[in-house]
Amino acid sequence: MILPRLEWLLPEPIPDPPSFAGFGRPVATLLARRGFRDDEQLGRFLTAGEASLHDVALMADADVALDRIERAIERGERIAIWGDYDADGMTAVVVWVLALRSLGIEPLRHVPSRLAEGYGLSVGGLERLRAAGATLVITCDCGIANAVEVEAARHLGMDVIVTDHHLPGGVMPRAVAVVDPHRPDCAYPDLDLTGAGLAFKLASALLARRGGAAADLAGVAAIGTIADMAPMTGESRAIVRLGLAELAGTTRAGLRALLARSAEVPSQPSARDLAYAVAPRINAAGRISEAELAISLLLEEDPATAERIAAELEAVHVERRALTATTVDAAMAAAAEQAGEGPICLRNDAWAPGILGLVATRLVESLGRPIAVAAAVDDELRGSVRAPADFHAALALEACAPLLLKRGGHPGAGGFSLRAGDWDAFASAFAALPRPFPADPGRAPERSLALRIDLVLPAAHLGWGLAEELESLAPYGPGHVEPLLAVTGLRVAEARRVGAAGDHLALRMRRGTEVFDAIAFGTPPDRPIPEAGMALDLVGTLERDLFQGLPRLRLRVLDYAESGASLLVGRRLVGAVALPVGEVVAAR
Ligand SMILES: [Mn+2]
Repeated sequence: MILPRLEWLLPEPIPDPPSFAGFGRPVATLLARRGFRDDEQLGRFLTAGEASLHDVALMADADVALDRIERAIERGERIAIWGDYDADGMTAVVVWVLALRSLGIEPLRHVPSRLAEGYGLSVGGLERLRAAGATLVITCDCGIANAVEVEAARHLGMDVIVTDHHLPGGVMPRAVAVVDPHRPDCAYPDLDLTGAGLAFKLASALLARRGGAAADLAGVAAIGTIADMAPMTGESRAIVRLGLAELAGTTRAGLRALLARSAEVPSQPSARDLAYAVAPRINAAGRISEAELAISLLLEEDPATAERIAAELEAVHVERRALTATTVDAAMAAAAEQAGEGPICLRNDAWAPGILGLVATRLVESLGRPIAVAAAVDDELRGSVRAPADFHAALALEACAPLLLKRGGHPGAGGFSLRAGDWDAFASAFAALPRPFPADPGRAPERSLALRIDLVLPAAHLGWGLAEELESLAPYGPGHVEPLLAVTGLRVAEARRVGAAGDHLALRMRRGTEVFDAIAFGTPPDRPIPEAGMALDLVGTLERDLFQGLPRLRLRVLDYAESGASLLVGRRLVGAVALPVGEVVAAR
């Protein structure tokens, strides 16, 4: 008997889902589960765009910031943009540069080097900008935690406008304007904007004030928005939809060269392309090379130069991938020595600091435990924290604050630095933090190795129509995840291991006389291979892509189980007794 490898969390049945125009009952059930009640509400979600954007004036200090930028433009001041070395921070810089260029201004830009300078403002970098003539610095995706550096900028004779989406910590920087939707006194209705989303809002407002326009602002901001895992609801969803439309038609040589290498259909980039191919390439520059490589590509207008930079970035991306794979293997081996369900701390000074966040993410996915990984940079340690949903990474670092030099982040991800001598104390303090964190006796630890199934789908409903309906709900992302289907009623026609190392399982599944393709990437070596003829329940997503130029429908399988062994047995029995239950019941 082949049992499920992971825990399958089935959705509650919905006895009588509302109907939605253009959607069959299975997807209507899914929509009802996601809180949609009627066509009007769904329509607003599906068509999110220009009309869904809030007035930027609702954001505290936005008008002050825009007034100051306009004054700088009128006086001919030198403006500098200070960014961050991740894709959100880099694309935010590019948004500002494109907007200011369209007003005839070439700003200075400074994106710190991950290794040499680290995250956020630095006095050294500010001094260089001042020496280059800057009198106004606009930060992107950083700055809220830099009260000291903002003070230093003031003494150097520069005004600072902070634009950031990170949580304010202790002291608010005394900047000319602090634009951060998370400011306690900010009433902005959407807290999910990323650094690039914020840059898009402010730069667009600046252009609206001055009667200017710049191409690709939304397109570039969409890359940062997706890279930073913004929920695909609310304003971020609108920015991504606007941006994808813009990228499809962009004539900017750098963007075209990047999309040619990373989008499945370069003339029609998808949110998935941005998440899995575009953003990782941009991030690779900041991780193991210099952010400027990706920024210059995004800005490039000459096709030959764009090709050259894109090729260089591609090589960096390939190198980053190889480095990540070997480091993940080593980290997994080290993590295996720490038993239990609690937080894990790993340090290896040979690891490349720029990829630690990726490594921690992989470990969380595999182990379902909070992870802190660190490596030496000069005479201190730098590290990343990633955590399952029940563990607040930034607050966990806050709890270890006395041992840290720097810290910051979000619920799911954080970064920190500390003296090498404090490592042992930090590691034991972090590993001793409870789950959930902050402690909540009423809540069980989140089992991130469980599969949260969105829809139990009898195989009769599998088909192109369903794939089209699901595709029309894209872009998917956090807060609106790609629906996970549990497909019942298929039999195995063929199952075999594929890939250079036999890592993946390719399945051909039979429904009557029809055959469907399915693929289970990364099937562990000890996982039993189903035999031909076996009735198999599959959990996965339905994807429609091009294979050798032809449209292909395929299930991307995350787990499978012999029909008699999966939880769905109970659900089928319920269905047999009380037809029809919320889940569509098998037609055969
Ligand atoms: Mn960000």
